[in-house]
Amino acid sequence: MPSPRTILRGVWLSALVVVASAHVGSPDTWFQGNAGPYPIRVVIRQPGVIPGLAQIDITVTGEQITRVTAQPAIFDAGKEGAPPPDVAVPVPGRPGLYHAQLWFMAPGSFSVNVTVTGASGEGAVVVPVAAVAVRQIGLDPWLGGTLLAMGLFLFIGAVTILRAAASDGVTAPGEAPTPARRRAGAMASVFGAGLLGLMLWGGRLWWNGVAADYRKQIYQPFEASASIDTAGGRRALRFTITDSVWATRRAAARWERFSVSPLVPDHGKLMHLFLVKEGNQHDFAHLHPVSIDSSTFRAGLGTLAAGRYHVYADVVHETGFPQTMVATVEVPAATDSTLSDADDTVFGGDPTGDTFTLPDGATVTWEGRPAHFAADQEAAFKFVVREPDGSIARLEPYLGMAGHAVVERADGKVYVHLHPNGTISMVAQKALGMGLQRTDTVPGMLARRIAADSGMTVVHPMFDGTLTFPYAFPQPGGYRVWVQIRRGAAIMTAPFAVTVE
Ligand SMILES: [Cu+2]
Repeated sequence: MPSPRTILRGVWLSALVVVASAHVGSPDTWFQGNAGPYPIRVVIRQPGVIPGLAQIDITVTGEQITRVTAQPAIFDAGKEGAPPPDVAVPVPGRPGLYHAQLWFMAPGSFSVNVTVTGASGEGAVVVPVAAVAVRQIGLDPWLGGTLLAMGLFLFIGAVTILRAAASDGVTAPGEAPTPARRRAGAMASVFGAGLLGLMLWGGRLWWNGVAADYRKQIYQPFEASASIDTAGGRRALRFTITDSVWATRRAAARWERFSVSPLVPDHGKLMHLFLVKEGNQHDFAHLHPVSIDSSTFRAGLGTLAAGRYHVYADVVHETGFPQTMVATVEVPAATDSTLSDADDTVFGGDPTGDTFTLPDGATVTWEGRPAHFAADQEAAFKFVVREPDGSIARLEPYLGMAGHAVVERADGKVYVHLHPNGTISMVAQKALGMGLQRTDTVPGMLARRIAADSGMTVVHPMFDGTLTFPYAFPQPGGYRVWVQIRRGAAIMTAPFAVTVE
């Protein structure tokens, strides 16, 4: 029987949505790519609770598609330990769209294996998904109130029955109970109420215990801190993972067994770190810090303007489990312009509408940009890079990709790093798609196999200048989007502003 306070607490908890992995406040998984011969697009919407039912939408392009399936498999169990695949059903009136529901019974790093069968045979692809509990569903106040009223009714009913059993129940019909019987009835109701109260109290303890256990299983990204190191007159960012789970490599919560495994490089870098100026989002940096030890990373800040910054550090564990750590840092004025990595870049600038002109005269245009944006509506990210003469540019790969997009809501509560293949991490897809070997349970073994696998780097000599990123803004608010590409030796950034209603 929940007290009004318990109900209120439930309501408060249901409003509490904690950040989940590899992004901040943007829990859906978006993937765009190929399942064998079939171009596909996959959106996985997670319930935020474990066990929980995720919704998966698969858009397939191809002839005579007869069957589309999806199967979640946890990292260390593999396909053999996975439930049978679920058949995705066609959505009426939406040609090419298939829908299925997937149960995630335990938290962790999963591969969702999507298969498509059609005129060109069968194709399959792995979509990595980190399934974690990020919230506790509260008790609906109406349901709580109804249960309270029903519980009260049952309680009073039970006490009444006990009283009657000791008095009226043992008196002959038509006779009034004797004073002794009445006393016995009163005693029975007092003892009965006490006993029932004790049982309810025990139930409450059990209920709160289960709820507390669940709260311990709610995902929290690693704690981290950022500071500025000015030794030797050089200005560098120091990023430190301060989390005790990382320091001791000891997992307490169930999902933590996926986050105590070593980090693996994603597009060749152990950490992708972004800085965004607090308040105006004018200044931005994309850095790849050098690891000093397993918890400390360092990167030069180039010509980044002074100010207070949001810091987002993306990493991927060997288990395919991605995380985004967050921190803030006060950056002092530049004393040098050193960057640590050739792929690092610092940018300062404001959006100029749908088209942004790059320093070399080329332009980036958001084509077909919707007039209004709503939360969960596809963002229609299609950016076209044109040479100064108006022809569509050819792009050199930047970190193996045609382009990168970073999305941040002004308050820092939403952040995500996107590629044309979506929100997924390439190395997680690799780790989960390799097929687990017996030795992979030893930390570091899979990381070595990934590094040794030359299939890791798919060489694209050049990309077409049309970039699409599958995504939907998860919540209303004022956002900024930075699109990054490589032009010759330079990495260039184009900012865009979006208001989501
Ligand atoms: Cu990127």
